[in-house]
Amino acid sequence: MRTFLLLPLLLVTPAAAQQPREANYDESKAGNFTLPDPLVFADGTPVRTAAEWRNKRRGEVLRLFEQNVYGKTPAVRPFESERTSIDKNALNGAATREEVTLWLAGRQGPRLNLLIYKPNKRKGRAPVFLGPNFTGNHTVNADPGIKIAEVYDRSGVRKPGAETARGSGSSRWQVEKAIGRGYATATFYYQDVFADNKDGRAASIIPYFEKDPAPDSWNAIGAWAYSLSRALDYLSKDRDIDARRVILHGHSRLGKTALWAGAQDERFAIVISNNSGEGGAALARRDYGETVHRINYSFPHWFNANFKQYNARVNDLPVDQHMLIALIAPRPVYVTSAVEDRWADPHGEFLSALSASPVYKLLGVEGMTATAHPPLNQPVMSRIGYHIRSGVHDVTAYDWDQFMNFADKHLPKGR
Ligand code: GTR
Repeated sequence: MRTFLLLPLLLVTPAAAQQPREANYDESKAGNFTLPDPLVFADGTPVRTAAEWRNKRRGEVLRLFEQNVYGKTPAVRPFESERTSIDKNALNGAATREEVTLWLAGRQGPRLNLLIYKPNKRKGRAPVFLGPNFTGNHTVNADPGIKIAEVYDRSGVRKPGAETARGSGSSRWQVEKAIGRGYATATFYYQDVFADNKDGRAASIIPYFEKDPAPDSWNAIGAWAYSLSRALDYLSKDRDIDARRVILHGHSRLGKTALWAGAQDERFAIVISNNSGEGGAALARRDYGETVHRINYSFPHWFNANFKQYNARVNDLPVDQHMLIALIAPRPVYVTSAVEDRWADPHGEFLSALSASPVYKLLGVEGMTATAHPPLNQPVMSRIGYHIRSGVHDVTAYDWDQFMNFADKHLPKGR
């Protein structure tokens, strides 16, 4: 994704935006910083009990992220949905495939097309992996029954994807594997609700909720996260799906989105952030790989306007990303890195997962059991889980094996 999406976006960035400097990859220069303490209120008093976290501090931290980073998500608008196809004999009889359209911004607004696979062999309701895809629903599996999605090409034109792209992203989805282990999967093309470019807002779902953006208004990541919660609303009404066992996952920018959606919406049972990097799991204060300045420069439409104030003074941010993970507590969360994905700052991703631990412990559950960065390909399966695998920025079969091992271990028992 990175190489082909980054270049055109850089070309359209206003000249006025100051060019960020080269990324640092020298660990000794990654910075000496003090993280804000999730267990200290904004007025400096300590958070002493689980009830104080639950009733007061959690809301305070959520507001700080809305205000300074992702923007405020508006109140939920009721939406219409319609199932457009069903095939009970998909994937050689292993699964039922359904396609559903959701109109989150009225019938005239953008359509979100949800693709669902349910295991035919199951006892009771199925747990489900829900995550948005980068390249269109027809790319997640070679199944010829999936409708070809409309996707954006490199010049930003939306048109039906290529027939030849069917299944081109299947290694990132592992649908058969998930079905084989008893999990349903659900996905949609993330750009259905907000085209991923600096002018994407106008035709997105956002103007339906608010006309003029305020400095703390939501933006693309906010809109993608909102859509995940609405997909969950839909799945919660589906009698084949166990709404108590929805695992939210996302890769890269969609990993950032999954963390933000999971932080806000406590119905998600587990949240998985795959290689989410800056603005996701990675600590903002660490100067390693992508920085706040760089991400705001390349992707001005992802975060709110206030976030840009921190381009040159990241230490003034009242939050850091460990607090985003802490908002998921006490629910299980799994963070992954890839060793060659230095842009995403693997060590910063680990430190952030580790630094969320005190909140989990205050709530009476296990946090991260590792105390130092674990070795390559040795997953830590504690309630805050983590792995660093060999290879590059991607979602692989190895990652999926760990996602499912983690879900098997931490999901509540089925009904
Ligand atoms: C990169 C961006 C990262 C990450 C990635 C992706 O260009 O700098 O923050 O989100 O894109 O989403 O693939």
